[in-house]
Amino acid sequence: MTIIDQLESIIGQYQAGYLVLVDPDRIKLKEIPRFAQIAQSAGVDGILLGGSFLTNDLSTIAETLKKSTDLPIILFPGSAMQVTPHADAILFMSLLSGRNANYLIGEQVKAAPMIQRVGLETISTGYILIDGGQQTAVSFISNTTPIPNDKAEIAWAHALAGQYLGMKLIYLEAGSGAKTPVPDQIINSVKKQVTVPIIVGGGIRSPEVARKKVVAGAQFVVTGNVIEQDPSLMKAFADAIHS
Ligand code: 1GP
Repeated sequence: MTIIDQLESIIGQYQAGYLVLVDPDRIKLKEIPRFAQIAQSAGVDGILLGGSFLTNDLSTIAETLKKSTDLPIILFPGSAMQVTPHADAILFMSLLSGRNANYLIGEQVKAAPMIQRVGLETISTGYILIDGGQQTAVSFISNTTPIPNDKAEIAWAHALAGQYLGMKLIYLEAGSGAKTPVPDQIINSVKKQVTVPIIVGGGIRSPEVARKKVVAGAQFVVTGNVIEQDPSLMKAFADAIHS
């Protein structure tokens, strides 16, 4: 079964799935087996690995994660430098909300030959940055301006364009550590316009808020920071998202 098939079957089973983001700069190699074990027993559906700016070696972390769990390891790359064979798939993203050609198509062209060589499954994903109330690493590094979080029609038009371009997922991102997550109203308006699954992440700090994102239309919810600080929260998030 491909990873995109697995993700779709999770939606079929629960309505919405739970993905945790591992930022290679914020996890220690020795902590990975325990983290992966907690994730697996908590009912997490998959692990995203990557970041907009990295100083650490992602490949070693991916390899250790892969050995530590049966959960799918899905690369969530900030650049072409974050391709490694030690994963099950890669979100092959284009930063649709920006007008920086490098993140729309440049990094993708650099990454494509390596992805082909290592045989990674690619999942074409339209990545849309929504203002989360503060400057985020992804906005700074990509040199792109997020969509204002009260402009639902701009958000859904980008998502629809992504779907028309053939993207299999739409990722609504407020940015890691965002003050405010993607508003329910934005998720809801995107959901009304597109048929492909919607992933929502950035600034989600409680299972209650995660549940609200599902009710608004998210088919996957991602948390990073909050579970880095306390991995035991993964169970409560998984339960809230799956319920
Ligand atoms: C993944 O960037 C998010 O889309 C993760 O954000 O670290 O704020 O949970 P947090």
